[in-house]
Amino acid sequence: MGLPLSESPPCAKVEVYLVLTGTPFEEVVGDTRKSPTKLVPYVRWPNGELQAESGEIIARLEETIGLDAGIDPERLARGRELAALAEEIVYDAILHDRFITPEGARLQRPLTEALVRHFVPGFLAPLAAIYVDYTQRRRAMRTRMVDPELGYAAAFDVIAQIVGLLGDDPFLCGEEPCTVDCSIWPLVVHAGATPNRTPLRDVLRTYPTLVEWVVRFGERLGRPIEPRQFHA
Ligand SMILES: N[C@@H](CCC(=O)N[C@@H](CS)C(=O)NCC(=O)O)C(=O)O
Repeated sequence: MGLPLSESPPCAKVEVYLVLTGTPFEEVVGDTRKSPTKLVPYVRWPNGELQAESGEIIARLEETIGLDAGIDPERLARGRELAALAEEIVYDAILHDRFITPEGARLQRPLTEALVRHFVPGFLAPLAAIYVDYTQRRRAMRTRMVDPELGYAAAFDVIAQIVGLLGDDPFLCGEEPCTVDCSIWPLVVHAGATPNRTPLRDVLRTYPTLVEWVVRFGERLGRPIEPRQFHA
């Protein structure tokens, strides 16, 4: 939707980490059928090995890169806990807003069709898109978003906790960005910069420090997000 990052938050998490740490990589459209977990992202390491799970990919790179090395351990632990919550709760709200609400589904359909065209002949793309749409709707409804009121309330709570973690610091765990910023930023960007009006989008823009962090981290990455894209 015009954003300078993958349209999949978990893929964007790995992408952002690679960009931030200056790790060379080649980006390709991932075929979930070939992934070890049947999900994206997955990487092919230089030795040919395939590995999935964004957190595990980053953990392996962290063994040599050490982006988190200088971060206060307590704050890092809290940040990781919140990132895990956001990856479940905020992600489901994003899926709901993108695949289940009529306006989100209308905007998402051409993107899904364009994606599946990488893998199936053009005439099958509309059918394949209907299938993907079905799987994502089912996934969006796997837990809290069965009751959107409860699902949004849980997502708002996670967002408030993220704002608390940020405090008045430039990045989520202090003066410098760490893996927690890489995990949470794509979710907040996708939720806040979606063109359809959603409760989550409206809540995000009530937190000026969060919007400033989104812009600041985007600048640090060289993937700028305009405040107007964020509907702030
Ligand atoms: N825990 C996984 C989650 C990955 C994930 O949910 N990927 C989504 C893309 S946003 C996917 O591959 N969905 C395809 C499907 O549900 O079939 C990670 O962090 O890598």
